[in-house]
Amino acid sequence: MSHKAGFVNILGKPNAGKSTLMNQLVGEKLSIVTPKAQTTRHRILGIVSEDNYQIVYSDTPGYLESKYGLHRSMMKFVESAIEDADIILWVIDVTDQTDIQEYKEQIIQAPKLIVLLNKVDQLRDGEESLLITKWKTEVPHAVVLPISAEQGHNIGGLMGHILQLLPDGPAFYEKDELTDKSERFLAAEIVREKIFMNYRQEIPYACEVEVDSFKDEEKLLRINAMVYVERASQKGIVIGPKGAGLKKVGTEARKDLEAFFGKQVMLTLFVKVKENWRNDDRMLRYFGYNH
Ligand SMILES: Nc1nc2c(ncn2[C@@H]2O[C@H](COP(=O)(O)OP(=O)(O)O)[C@@H](O)[C@H]2O)c(=O)[nH]1
Ligand SMILES: [Mg+2]
Repeated sequence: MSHKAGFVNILGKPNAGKSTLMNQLVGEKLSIVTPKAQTTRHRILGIVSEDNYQIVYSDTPGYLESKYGLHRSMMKFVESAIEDADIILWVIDVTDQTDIQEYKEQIIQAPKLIVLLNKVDQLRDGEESLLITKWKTEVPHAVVLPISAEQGHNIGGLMGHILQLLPDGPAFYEKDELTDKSERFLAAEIVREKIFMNYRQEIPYACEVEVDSFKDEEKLLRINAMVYVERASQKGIVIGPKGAGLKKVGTEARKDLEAFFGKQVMLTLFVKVKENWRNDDRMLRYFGYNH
């Protein structure tokens, strides 16, 4: 029996729906999703294996200006994902009218390219076919597909195209592996998602989450996580009046952790100030942005 395997890398602007799409394709919520740009900070693999194929998806951060050391590291994740792709899924948000498509020149040179017109659930009648024609003219060698990552529209069709384009070769990972990321990383990301949902302006961007201990006991997962902020004033905001802010984040995160790990979770959160961590090479390495 022949076997296919390859890297299918998901690229696109911030907020295009890349993480939503990867979660749909993998069938698990590996990558956090929020309405805010720059939610995803790492390159996260999602692996789908069957007897005769293995698809290794990569979710990536959207394009950013290099204001912080953190951002430069995030862009290296994007650049590596352009270089090592067997197939590129280029996610275009059809509701985003701004035409700046960073990395466009590199992306459209990819020999195996699928342009995904995402969020077609937001279009009016007739708009979809116009957009398909526009993109087919612009990138004639690419497959152009309208999808709704959120509603799962046309995800089956996309899978068919991916399998057709996937090269022959042996599996890269064990067939039962789901991601390259640890349970600790995924738990920290779930907490970070709740921070993105609950705080405004600069706070989500100034926060990083690190799981300090992850104990899998017989009936309970006991998780302690540290929320790092950049300034003492941010610590106060995250904790909130009488601890209400942190408590809300903790409760929401615990529910998602229990659903993800299929087990009762005891989550304890702490907050600590690490001055200027987004520009501190040593802290960035500590948080796994090690380029
Ligand atoms: N209406 C609609 N919204 C979507 C769709 N896909 C993603 N979104 C929303 O777009 C926002 C950004 O999604 P996310 O996956 O985090 O984008 P990323 O930054 O590219 O990873 C979230 O609020 C999603 O719920 C879609 O197909 N339709
Ligand atoms: Mg994302």
